[in-house]
Amino acid sequence: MNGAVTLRLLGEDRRITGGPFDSWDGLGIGVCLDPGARLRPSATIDLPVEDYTAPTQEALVGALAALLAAWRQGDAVVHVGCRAGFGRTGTFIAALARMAGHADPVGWTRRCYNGEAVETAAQAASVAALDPGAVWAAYRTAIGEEAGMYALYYYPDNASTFIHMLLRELGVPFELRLVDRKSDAHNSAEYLRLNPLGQIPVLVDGDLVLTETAAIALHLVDRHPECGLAPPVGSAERAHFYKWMMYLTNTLQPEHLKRAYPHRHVTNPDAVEDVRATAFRRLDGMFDFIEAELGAGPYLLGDTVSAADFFLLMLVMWGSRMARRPASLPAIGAHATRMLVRPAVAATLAAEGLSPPFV
Ligand SMILES: N[C@@H](CCC(=O)N[C@@H](CS)C(=O)NCC(=O)O)C(=O)O
Repeated sequence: MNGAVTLRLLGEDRRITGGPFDSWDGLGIGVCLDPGARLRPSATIDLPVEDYTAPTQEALVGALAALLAAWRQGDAVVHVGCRAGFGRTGTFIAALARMAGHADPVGWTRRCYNGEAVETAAQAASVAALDPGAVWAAYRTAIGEEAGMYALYYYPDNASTFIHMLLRELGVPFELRLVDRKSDAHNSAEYLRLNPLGQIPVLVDGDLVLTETAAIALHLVDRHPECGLAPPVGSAERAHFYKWMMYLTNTLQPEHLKRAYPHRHVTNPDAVEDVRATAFRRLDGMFDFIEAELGAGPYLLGDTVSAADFFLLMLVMWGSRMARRPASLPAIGAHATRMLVRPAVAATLAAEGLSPPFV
C-alpha cells in the first residue's frame, strides 16, 4: 500500500487506499488499472491502462460510475491500484477528487496521496477533461434510476444560463425551450401561464412548474444530492451556501437588473441615467465585497465547488458589460477562469452561442 485518502462522495466520507494492485488484501472493491495484475477478486472494476498512459474518457467515466454504483450498495472499502501505484492510481484518485468537487484535483492528490501521483501531462489532462455530468449520467444508468426529463425555458445570456449550466453539471436529461425575447415571447399568453411575471427562466419537472432562478437551483441540488453541489443539510457549510445563494439572488442579481432596466425604477425619465450609473457603482462595490470574501477561495465555499459558483459565474459574465469588468479583479478572475473550463460550462456557452472574453 502507498497511502490512503478520504473523499466526500455520495454524501459520505469514503476511504480509498492506493498502491500496487497485487498488494490489495482483497476486501471490499478493487479498481484495477494494471493490465498485468495477477490478483482478480470478483469485486474488481477493471480499467486497464498501460504504464505512463492515460485512460480514454469513455473508459474513465465508466469505471468511475461503476465505483460510485458499488459504493451505493454499502460501505465497502476501496483499493485502487496499478503496478507501482503512483501514476495511473493517482490519476484515478484525482478523477475521484474532481467528482468530489476539488478545485485542483491533481494538486490535491499529490498533496494528500503521493507526491509522485499523476506522472504524465496526458494523465493530468484526462483528469482536467473529465465531465462530472457524464459520470453522473452513467451512474444513474448503472443503478437503474429513471431520471425524469426536465424542460428549461430559456433565452441566451439570461438568468436561465445558470440553470442550464447546472443541468449539464448534474448530467440529467433536459430539453431546452427557447423563449424568444426578440418577439416578446416572454409576454405571450402561453408563457404567462407558466410564469405570470413574464420572466425567464422557468423549469418544468414533471407536474412541477417552477419560477425564480435561485429556487430552481436549490430544487435541482436537492433532487440530485449525489452530485454534491450543495453541502449536507444542517452543516455550517450548508448555511454558508444559503448565505451566498441569497446574496447573489437578492442583492447582486437585482442590481444587475436595475442596470438593465433602469426605466422601471423612475417616474422621471431624466433620472434613468442616474439610476443606471448608481447601479453600476453599487455593482462595483458588491464585486469588491465578493473579491475580498473569495480570497484564496478557490470557490465561494472554499475548496469544493457548489451551485453558488455557477450562479456567481453567470453574474460575473453579465458584468463583462461593465467599465470595470468584475473578472479583472484577481480572485474573481481566477474563479471565472476555473469555472469556464468545466465541460458543463463550456457546453452551455457553446449551446447558447455565448463567446468569451468574460475574463
Ligand atoms: N427574480 C427572477 C428574475 C428573472 C429575470 O428578471 N429574468 C430576466 C432575464 S435575465 C427577464 O425575464 N426579463 C424580462 C422582463 O423582466 O421583462 C429570477 O431570479 O428568476
